[in-house]
Amino acid sequence: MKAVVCPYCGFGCRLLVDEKTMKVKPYPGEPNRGKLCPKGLHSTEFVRSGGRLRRPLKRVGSAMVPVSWGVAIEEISNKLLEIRELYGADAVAFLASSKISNEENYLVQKIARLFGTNNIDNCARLCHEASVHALKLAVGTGAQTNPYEDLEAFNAILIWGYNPAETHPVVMDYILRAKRNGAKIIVVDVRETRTMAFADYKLVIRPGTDITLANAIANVIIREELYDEDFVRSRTDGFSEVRMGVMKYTPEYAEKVTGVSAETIQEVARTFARAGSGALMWGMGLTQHVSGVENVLAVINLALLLGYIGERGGLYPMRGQNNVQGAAYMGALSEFLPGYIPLTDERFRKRVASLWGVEDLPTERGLYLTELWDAIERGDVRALYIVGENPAVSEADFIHVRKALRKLDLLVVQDLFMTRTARYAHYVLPASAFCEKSGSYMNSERRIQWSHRVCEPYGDSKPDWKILMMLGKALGLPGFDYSSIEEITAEYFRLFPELEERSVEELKNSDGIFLPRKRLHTWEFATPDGKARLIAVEQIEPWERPDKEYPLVLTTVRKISHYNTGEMTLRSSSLVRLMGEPKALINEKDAKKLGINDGDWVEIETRRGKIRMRAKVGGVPEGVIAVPFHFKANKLTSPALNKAGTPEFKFSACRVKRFG
Ligand SMILES: Nc1nc2c(c(=O)[nH]1)N[C@H]1C(S)=C(S)[C@@H](COP(=O)(O)OP(=O)(O)OC[C@H]3O[C@@H](n4cnc5c(=O)[nH]c(N)nc54)[C@H](O)[C@@H]3O)O[C@H]1N2
Ligand SMILES: Nc1nc2c(c(=O)[nH]1)N[C@H]1C(S)=C(S)[C@@H](COP(=O)(O)OP(=O)(O)OC[C@H]3O[C@@H](n4cnc5c(=O)[nH]c(N)nc54)[C@H](O)[C@@H]3O)O[C@H]1N2
Ligand code: SF4
Ligand SMILES: [Mo]
Repeated sequence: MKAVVCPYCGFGCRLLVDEKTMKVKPYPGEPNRGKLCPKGLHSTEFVRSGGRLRRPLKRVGSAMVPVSWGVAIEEISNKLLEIRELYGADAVAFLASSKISNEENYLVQKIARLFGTNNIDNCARLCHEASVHALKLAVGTGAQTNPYEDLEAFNAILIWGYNPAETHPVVMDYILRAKRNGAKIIVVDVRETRTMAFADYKLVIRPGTDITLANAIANVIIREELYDEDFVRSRTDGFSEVRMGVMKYTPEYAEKVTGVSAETIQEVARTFARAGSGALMWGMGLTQHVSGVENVLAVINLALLLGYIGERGGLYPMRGQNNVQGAAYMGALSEFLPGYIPLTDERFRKRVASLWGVEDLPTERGLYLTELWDAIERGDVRALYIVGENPAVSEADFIHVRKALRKLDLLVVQDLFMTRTARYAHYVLPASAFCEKSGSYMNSERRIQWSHRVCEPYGDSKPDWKILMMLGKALGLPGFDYSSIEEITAEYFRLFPELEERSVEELKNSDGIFLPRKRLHTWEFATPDGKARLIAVEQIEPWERPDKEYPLVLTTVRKISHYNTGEMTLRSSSLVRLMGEPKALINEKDAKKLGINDGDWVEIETRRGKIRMRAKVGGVPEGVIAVPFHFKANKLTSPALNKAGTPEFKFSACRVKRFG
């Protein structure tokens, strides 16, 4: 049995995989403590499923024909160099992957930056980047502050726009242990979620009204003097602005905007404040709005007012993909160097450059993943190298994205499968799957864990790091002569002072290493003066309002046995058996008005396009339609971006009719 990191969600369970049978058992130690959800349990199925890419492919006319690795890498690098020669390095963009290891993400951004561009990004942009921006502003670092184990000790857990019962099932074990220890569980969502089944308070709000609700809770906390005066005085700035700012957000006013009663708002504020310690956990319900950054700031204010930091509380932006946290720490983002260090930090930038054997690195922020499509249309970006992402399905308004993909002079897709995105590629490179390679991954609590290789690569596929090494060398970049994955691990360790004394051996033989440490901000925040910032925010309207033509609000959500764009889960026969058919949730009153019965086929249409699926009546407030995002919802979604570059996946104006 070998210990392997689960290839799905950012909770970061480890699996024990049998080398002969490929059967999976849960790892008994941290963080999953002998638990797994069905996705982890059946995760080796897609590895041996049909549909794995066996050999590099090259487009010839409308056909994809096999080529050797040597030819593929040489032709790709020649084309990249030619485009750089003609249009400059910024005409090329790279997408790293939240599915590949730290080492592999480190190499993708190393290639991009040595090639001469900061056009390097990953799906964190579609996900928690608003949390990163808000956390940087408020507390100085961009990640989860406390380990999962702390959850069990807190007296209250406020879960906001986040549905872990379906999206991080194993963290529910921690939440339920906290509940058994007496913690009060409060859930805020726009529908009755599975997570709400375990809640003491269930707040169903109108989509996009989160700032009003958070400000109203702050209003009660301040007016009734429930905040931690010592903490606010000694460890934060900005209290008087927030006090002024939330004055007009009375519970009565908030009731009208959010639909949650004034009494409930008061009770929740008092319960959370009087608990004495508490965690704040949030997800895509907050970040995927044009007000994403401000939404997160508004809820962080609650934790800061109450001093719920360090031993007394924690901020938990629960990360999505198994290595999205690692991708960010490795610098696979267009605005940050490794460790979330800004590109403008000259000392650090030059240190990275000298480690890589060059004088300096590009300093201009690169394009966000979500800005690429317009840039391609304008002709500013001519080549795109994608590792393990599927934007033709996962991006908002994908008709526009697919049009842009068709326009590229060069599209390379490195994946396990012939994905929807790969169909547009000039070259498709077969990558080895998670258990066919070794490497390190970082989970949501910032725990770096080693994943051991279990079996041989499938067909002629290669681990991403080997492909990237070949590419780096072919592009003539310095420092791509690694003889093992461990050499790359050791190289990234050198970028972090906290890892300098740690060894790869220690990582391999332990339950992981926290970067930079287990708990953040216990004594001091990471801001220049060590204080946290309370930042006053006003309610921000969604980009697209419902109107006569499109009177309903569309939001998109996740289901437990489906995963993102489905490339992996749909190739797992056990999961396919567990999956129900994805259905659109519609309120009883709306259904009645539109003559829709449970199980009917409906057509959902926005200004971008229309899709058909079956309806399920109930579970959402009047005026709201909730559609599983997997597969086709992005034909409909709004491409409006927030300050961190994330689309408003959670709010579009739509209309619905019965079909057939
Ligand atoms: N089974 C499964 N697990 C997954 C994934 C998967 O696809 N399938 N994907 C992984 C990834 S990449 C991520 S990022 C995480 C995401 O994990 P979550 O954040 O839990 O995922 P979502 O279901 O997208 O959104 C969370 C909730 O936001 C609510 N919501 C929608 N609009 C609003 C709003 O305006 N306000 C509020 N307060 N709530 C709103 C939705 O009803 C939903 O219940 O899950 C990870 N885990
Ligand atoms: N409407 C709507 N849209 C959304 C969201 C939403 O809530 N609503 N959520 C957004 C969020 S939070 C996210 S994170 C994105 C996810 O968007 P994507 O990252 O594009 O989606 P995935 O399906 O996770 O794609 C991962 C790809 O990596 C490949 N892969 C897996 N392992 C490896 C490997 O080892 N090597 C390589 N090279 N490839 C590998 C898989 O085959 C798959 O094609 O979707 C976003 N889109
Ligand atoms: S909870 Fe997440 S990490 Fe754990 S087994 Fe399920 S998908 Fe994998
Ligand atoms: Mo995500």
